[in-house]
Amino acid sequence: MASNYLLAEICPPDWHRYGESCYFIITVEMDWFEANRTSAESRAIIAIPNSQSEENYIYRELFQKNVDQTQGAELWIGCNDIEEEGKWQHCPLKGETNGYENWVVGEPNNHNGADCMHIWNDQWDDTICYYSKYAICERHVSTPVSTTIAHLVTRPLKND
Ligand SMILES: [Ca+2]
Ligand SMILES: [Ca+2]
Repeated sequence: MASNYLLAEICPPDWHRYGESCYFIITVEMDWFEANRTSAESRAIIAIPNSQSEENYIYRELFQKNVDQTQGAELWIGCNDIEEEGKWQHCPLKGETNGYENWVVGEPNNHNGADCMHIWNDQWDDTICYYSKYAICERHVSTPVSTTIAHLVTRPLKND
């Protein structure tokens, strides 16, 4: 493939590599939408675990060891059913190829209109998107260098 940009085969400073992904820990709590926007500004998404091993890395290795060791510590995940109730987007759900699912028994329950997913106690739950929680950004290791933003920059919402 002809390319006019270089591919980064390593993760930028302050990012952590696992498999084919780079991860960045957002060390302040924010609502799901702001975490989503913050990730997007680094050409990333809110991290989504596609396997138990990746989930263990994201939640235990990166989040709990570096940010919050308390039991039941809560971490945003990129899955959501904001657009259509019950239709979870960007989740590696069972029934799909290479599906993976790790809901708490009885979840998701859409309690009070819960549309965003978080991990607590090593399992998934749907909760209110406007709550403040930590998040981790994820992007593929070969994200083009030319568009790399090595450090997260928070910008105000554009109203256009
Ligand atoms: Ca919901
Ligand atoms: Ca729930």
